[in-house]
Amino acid sequence: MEIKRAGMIAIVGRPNVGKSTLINALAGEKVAIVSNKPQTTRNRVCGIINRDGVQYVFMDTPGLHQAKTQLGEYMVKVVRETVSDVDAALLLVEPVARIGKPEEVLISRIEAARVPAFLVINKIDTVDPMQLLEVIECYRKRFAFAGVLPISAQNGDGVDLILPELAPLMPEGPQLFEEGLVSDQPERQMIAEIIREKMLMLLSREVPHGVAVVIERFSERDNEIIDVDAVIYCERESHKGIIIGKRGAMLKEIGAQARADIEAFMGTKVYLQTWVKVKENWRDNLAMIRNFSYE
Ligand SMILES: Nc1nc2c(ncn2[C@@H]2O[C@H](COP(=O)(O)OP(=O)(O)OP(=O)(O)O)[C@@H](O)[C@H]2O)c(=O)[nH]1
Ligand SMILES: [Mg+2]
Repeated sequence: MEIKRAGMIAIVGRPNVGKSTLINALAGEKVAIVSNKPQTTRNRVCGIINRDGVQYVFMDTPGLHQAKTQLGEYMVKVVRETVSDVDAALLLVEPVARIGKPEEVLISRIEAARVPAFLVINKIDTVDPMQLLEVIECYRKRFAFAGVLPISAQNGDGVDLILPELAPLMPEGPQLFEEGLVSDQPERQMIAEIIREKMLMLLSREVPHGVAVVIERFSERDNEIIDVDAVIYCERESHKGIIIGKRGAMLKEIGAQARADIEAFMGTKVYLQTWVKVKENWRDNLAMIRNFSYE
């Protein structure tokens, strides 16, 4: 099918509001990792959808928060740059009738960049529909949104209505990405992210936030097995102990769960080896941040 129009759409919002869950629901497969902990996403990740002659390139972004580290500053910068660089924005909010600090900052950015924006109220599965009216009223008073879309990214309710709303805003022009591509994220990065996702799931709050994963080897053996060597960097010796666990039990569990997902993602068998190393305070070390490909 010939693509006649193509555009980019930023998905922005506070941490944990469901931005990555939404981009996965839109793309129809997993392009971004999801967890119940805030500040899961660190980089801009795109999900590409071709529908009825239009190419939609969605940008998942880190949750906007008060940065406390250099890594946090980087994440906030990613959000700012993404908003000023797109044809439309989706401001994802919790179903709460109060505009918080992150929403206020994001609305100001959207205004400054003059991007058409939709208010997307997520997690409607958790509230009484009557409550939504108050949420809509509250946000409508603050900004002239191009439209309001109540959804549940988790169970898919309302997600189908997003593309038709965006279609008229997509500029005429050729496709931005080749057909068949679902994300611009390199395989290595997705594999590193899957390992980080398992740590966010299995470890308590502060440990996984100080973790970075680097894929040091990624090689195919006779087209049948992929060998992956991953190094997990953490911030403290004590964290290393927690990640490895009693007699290596935790690291084994992280590896087993990650391997299952990586095999599903790659469609082949995977042999995964992991190491844990300490890099003290890397989140405040710009050279290290770049090294871990947050740049
Ligand atoms: N009940 C409910 N939970 C949801 C919905 N969408 C996402 N969640 C949950 O909210 C949590 C956060 O989801 P993410 O998609 O990781 O949120 P995010 O906005 O990408 O978070 P950051 O990357 O940290 O900014 C996860 O536990 C999701 O399962 C929804 O529609 N309903
Ligand atoms: Mg996310």
